[in-house]
Amino acid sequence: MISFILLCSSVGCLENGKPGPSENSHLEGKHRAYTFQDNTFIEITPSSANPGTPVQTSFQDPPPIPGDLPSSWDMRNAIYTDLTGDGKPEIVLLVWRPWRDWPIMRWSKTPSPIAGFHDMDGDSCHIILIDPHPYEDTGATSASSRSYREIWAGSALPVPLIQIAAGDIDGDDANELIALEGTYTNGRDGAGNRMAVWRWNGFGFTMQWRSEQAECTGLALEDVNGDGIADIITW
Ligand SMILES: [Ca+2]
Ligand SMILES: [Ca+2]
Ligand SMILES: [Ca+2]
Repeated sequence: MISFILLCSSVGCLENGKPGPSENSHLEGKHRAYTFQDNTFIEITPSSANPGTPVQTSFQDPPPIPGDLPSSWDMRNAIYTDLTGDGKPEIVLLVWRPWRDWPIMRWSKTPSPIAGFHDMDGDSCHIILIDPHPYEDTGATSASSRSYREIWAGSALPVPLIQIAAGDIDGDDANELIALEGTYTNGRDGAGNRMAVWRWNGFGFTMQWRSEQAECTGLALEDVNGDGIADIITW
C-alpha cells in the first residue's frame, strides 16, 4: 500500500501522489533505482521497456497546513501520510529552524553532543509530525481556528535532509520514511549524497537502510519492476 501526498516542497507543490510535476516517469535521464528484495535494497536498472509508474496514494484531500507554524521554520517538505502505523495520517514536516540545544544541557559542564548539528546560518534540520486536525479536539468548528500541535518532534539531525518521501517500499502495509541526506556544510539547497530509509518504532524513527554515497538532487517513489510496490528512484 502506498500512501503519500506531497503537499509542498522545494522541488514542487501539490504532487498528489505523483512524484513529480509531470506525468512522466523520473526514469528519464540520469537516475538510480532501488528495490527491496531478500531483506535488503538492491539497485536495479530499469529499461525503456519497463518504465517506472507513479505510485497510487491512499490518503486524499490533505488538510491545510496550520497557519501558525513559527515564522523561523523553513518548511522544506510536508507529507500527509500515516507513518506511525495507527491508521490515521499525520502531517510529516521536514523543517530547518534555528538550532537549540537540549534543555538538559544547561546543567551540563560537558559540550553538547548536538553542538555541531547546524548550518552556517545556525539552522538545524528536523523531522516533525503534527496533528492534521488539531481543531477537532478544541471544540472549534472550522479550520480557520487551526493551530498547529506537534505529535512528535525530533531533535537536530546529525545528518541533515534535503528531501523526504513516504510510502510502503517493502510491501508490509506499513509506510517508511525515505530521506535524501545532505550535509550542513552544503546546506539545505545543496545536493544530497545518500538515501536513507527510516521506520517508526513507537517513540521515534529507526534507520533501516542507508545507500552508498552517490550524489543526487532528488528522489521519488515509483514502481520500477512492476510488482505493485514502490521502489526508490534518485536523480
Ligand atoms: Ca498515524
Ligand atoms: Ca513498509
Ligand atoms: Ca516495485
